[in-house]
Amino acid sequence: PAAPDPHDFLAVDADLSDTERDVRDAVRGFAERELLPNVADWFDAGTLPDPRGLAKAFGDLGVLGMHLEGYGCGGSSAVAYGLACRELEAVDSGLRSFVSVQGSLAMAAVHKFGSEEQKNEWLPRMAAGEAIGCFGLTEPDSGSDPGSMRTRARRDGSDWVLNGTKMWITNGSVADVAVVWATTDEGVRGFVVPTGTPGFSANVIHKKLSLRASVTAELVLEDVRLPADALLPLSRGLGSPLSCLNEARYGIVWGAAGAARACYEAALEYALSREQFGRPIAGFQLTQRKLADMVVDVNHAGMTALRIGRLKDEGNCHHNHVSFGKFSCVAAAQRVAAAARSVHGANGITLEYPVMRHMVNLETVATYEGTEEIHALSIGQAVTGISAFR
Ligand code: TGC
Ligand code: FAD
Repeated sequence: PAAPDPHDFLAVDADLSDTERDVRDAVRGFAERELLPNVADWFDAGTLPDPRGLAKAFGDLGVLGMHLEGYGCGGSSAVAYGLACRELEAVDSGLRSFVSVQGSLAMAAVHKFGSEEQKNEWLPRMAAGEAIGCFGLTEPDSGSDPGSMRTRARRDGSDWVLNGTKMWITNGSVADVAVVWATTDEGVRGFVVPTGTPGFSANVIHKKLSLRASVTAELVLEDVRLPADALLPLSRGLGSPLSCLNEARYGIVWGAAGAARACYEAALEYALSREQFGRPIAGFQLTQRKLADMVVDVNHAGMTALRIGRLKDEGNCHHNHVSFGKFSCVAAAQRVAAAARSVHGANGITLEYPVMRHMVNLETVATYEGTEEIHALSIGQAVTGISAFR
């Protein structure tokens, strides 16, 4: 048998189909050409300089809502979509986030719970990157416990009137449309809110130390009056937004594997070329231990992502499978990024190398879409049958 390839130690690539490999290579090529040369500057500037251009480029690439069927969406397999997320997050978590929020949250909400008119109005433009969406669930006092949200939608004749504040909303200030979750007399419902509606405003959140190549905003809704058809008619209860989160969390499972891979690759290359005490630092036992831990984490994460993707394509993926992946792959990526940063010595603290950028991004990735603790409790509940959330 052939010796293991350091870049694909467990030969997981062999389990991909030709179509899946084509998607991976197309997204990797785009990412290396269009994103990687710029991302450190975007991160340094603390913003995305041209979100509309980026949305259009992602639309042309076909990654926006790529796993959704119809309405101009790609209809790809879950594994193909996961591979796209992996390649994007190998560049930067903020770029995968852009695609997740558009395709797995905003578009998925309209696709799952929208009327035919809403789907026809929004999905083709969003798939093409001509309209940007955001997804407002979290509030200043309601993060891990979204059931405690205060944003309220009340009926006034046939209209709806929304009041409340959403916090930490990715793409909130650059979006054309916000999917906003609010309590009503009938429980939690979703609303499609064009961001030009009077009473809607978005305030950019500055001074982030993580996910800097991403726009994050507060949404303020003050007597936002919407017609009856702004309601997502099939949305019912907290389970509706949570089912969208499953889609985005699934992308994060793969994305985290990509960030881990990028950090490991950078550390391996650096360790082989950097010399101290007259030899490459890769030759020291302590460095080899770090590299061994990293390659194990990277391969575990990659296999976990692929297994969950296969379950999803078979129709057998429970939301606790996704929690398992989000919990384990993000933690693995955090370990790899921290070790890779140390292998880079002083260079590791700069934006000349990707490792610390990934390391601080992963603080966000471990927080959003359900914190590490929330997913630990989901797994704990799955194995014990006992809920420890409250
Ligand atoms: P609980 O009573 O357990 O559940 C309410 C209803 O929802 C069902 N359910 C789910 N359905 C689908 N998918 C899931 N993952 C589900 N989890 C629960 C559940 O069966 C129940 O249905 P029913 O019919 O019985 O009513 O609700 P709870 O209030 O106890 O909360 C459960 C908990 C803590 C797991 C949940 O609230 C949670 O996941 N909290 C974390 C919040 C979170 O992840 N927020 C993310 C905001 S969006 C974001 O971060 C975007 S980041 C940008 C990017 O993705 O890049
Ligand atoms: P809290 O819920 O206050 O948690 C604080 C700490 O308490 C955490 O360690 C948590 O794990 C712990 N904790 C809470 N409950 C329990 C418990 N029962 N048991 C044990 N520990 C517990 N939200 C959106 O809706 N849309 C977006 O687009 C979006 N984008 C984001 C982008 C960024 C950059 C960031 C940082 C966040 C984003 N979020 C978004 C919000 C994100 O989903 C929340 O930050 C996350 O759900 C956690 O909520 P919180 O920050 O209020 O923390």
